[in-house]
Amino acid sequence: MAYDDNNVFAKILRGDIPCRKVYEDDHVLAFEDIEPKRPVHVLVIPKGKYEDATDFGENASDAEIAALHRAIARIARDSNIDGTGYRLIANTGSNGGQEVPHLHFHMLGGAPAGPMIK
Ligand code: DGP
Repeated sequence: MAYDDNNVFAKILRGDIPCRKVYEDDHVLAFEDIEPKRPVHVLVIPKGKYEDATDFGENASDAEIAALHRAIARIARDSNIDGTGYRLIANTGSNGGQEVPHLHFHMLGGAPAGPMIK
């Protein structure tokens, strides 16, 4: 499927709609989820146009993949959720419950995550 340039995270990356930025580098943007499910709920996205985790794993450069995971670690430290832990989720496709078709990792921390599948 072709990448949808009108998805909400593409608009955030273009600056068309605002976000509460947590972290940014050449390859990555991270911002607070608009509907936080835990005290810390950060979305970490690549700046490149990748629809989901499969697209990213197949087509992103090693530098982009490394940057995303380095960013997650740094945000965990900076948000003080590294010690108590957090859930890291990339909902993927329709069965994965993905709503926004631009790869994003949810970082959920500050309270216990609960059961994996509800
Ligand atoms: P998912 O279901 O995995 O595709 O999660 C999409 C998340 O995106 C959901 O937790 C809510 C969040 N979200 C949707 N629209 C916006 C927005 O305009 N701004 C921000 N910061 N988050 C959004």
